[in-house]
Amino acid sequence: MSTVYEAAKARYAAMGIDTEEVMRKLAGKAISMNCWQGDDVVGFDNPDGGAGNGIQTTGNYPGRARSFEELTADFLKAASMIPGKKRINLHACYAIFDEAHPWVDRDQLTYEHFVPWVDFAKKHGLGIDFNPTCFSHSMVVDGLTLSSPDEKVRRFWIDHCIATRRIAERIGQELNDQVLNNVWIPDGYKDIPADRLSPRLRLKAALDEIFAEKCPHVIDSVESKVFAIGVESYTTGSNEFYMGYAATHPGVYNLLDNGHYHPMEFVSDKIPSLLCYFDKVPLHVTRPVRWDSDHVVLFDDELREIMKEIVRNDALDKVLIGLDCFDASINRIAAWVIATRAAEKGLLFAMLQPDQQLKEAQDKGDFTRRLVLMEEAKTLPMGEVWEEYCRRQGVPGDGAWFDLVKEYERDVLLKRV
Ligand code: RNT
Ligand code: ZN
Repeated sequence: MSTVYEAAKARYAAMGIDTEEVMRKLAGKAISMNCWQGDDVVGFDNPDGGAGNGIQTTGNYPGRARSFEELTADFLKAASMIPGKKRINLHACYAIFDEAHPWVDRDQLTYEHFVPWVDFAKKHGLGIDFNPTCFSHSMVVDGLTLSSPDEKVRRFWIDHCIATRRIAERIGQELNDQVLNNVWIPDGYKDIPADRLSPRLRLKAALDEIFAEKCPHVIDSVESKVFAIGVESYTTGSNEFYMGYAATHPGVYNLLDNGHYHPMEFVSDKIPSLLCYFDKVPLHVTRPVRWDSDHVVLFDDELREIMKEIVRNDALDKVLIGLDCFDASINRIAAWVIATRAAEKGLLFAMLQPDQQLKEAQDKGDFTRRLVLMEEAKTLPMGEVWEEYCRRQGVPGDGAWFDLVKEYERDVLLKRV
């Protein structure tokens, strides 16, 4: 134990914060790392197609993972530089096809196509989360999937979503765990719709079919969005639509992606609102720059505010933290490491706040004191606790990991041609 850590520990102890307890708590909370950061959301079921029809990545940094082997190797490299518990968030387009299990379309996917992922998760002590992939596919017709007026299009995507719930259920059984299966669709219109209601009624009916089967190992969620590039005027799966759906369908939760709201709306404020009604609040933590750009998550104000709402409301078991950022313009492994370490740091920051004193000041109406305490808590010696946490977790501290990424880039990534 370093003497700087000892000094920090004493400083926090004087404020009633036990850094040993904090590190134990932090180590027990999983962060779900999105696998799609490693390959620019391309997947394995249409590798030449790339991301499209509702999703886009920008940049062409060398070394993108192109196979299960490459993606898992890169993921493990990143994970070795990240403290704490990890899950891997998979999309259905990461199905693995081989001679025994040749290519099938997304409505035909089964658990067999994900067995290597489950073996990988078991071997490395990871949890798994899952998602139907309702984009980058020719059955996205006129930008629509589950809300399409074309019965054939809807059928295909309903069957796909049902298939993913069955896969997620089986993964949960195999890992003896609950698996989040999150439905996000790109559906919407570029220009002013002539009918805003019918697409939503079609989506509602489709969701009813999708969620009909009981899947006890699955946590179902739906993810709203305000707009996207090319879909500026109308999004079928709006916040009100899915909030209403989740509120009236027990077991279906409303996933909050902090890139999916008006820039003056904050997910940190939505979390405690949902905690009044739901026993689970799944998150996609991302960093929107002017729009839903999915920049690499950083240790910034809103990240800290989100983590504070989770920690001080004692909601570590209720809020499921998943990352949803992807950047193809920088080293992809570094992107994973920066984002996930930032999420861990955010949680640590939140756990090191003088919450009791802050709440007391608020309840007494002493808002001056509340502001003073909050401001001064920002410069407490959190960095020393972070370094100690990394050391105990057996991962490099700040300043020590990036050289390892550069080595891997030189020896592995740049050799991919
Ligand atoms: C898109 C949504 C969605 C996707 C992933 C790949 O705007 O945020 O969650 O980013 O499913
Ligand atoms: Zn998202």
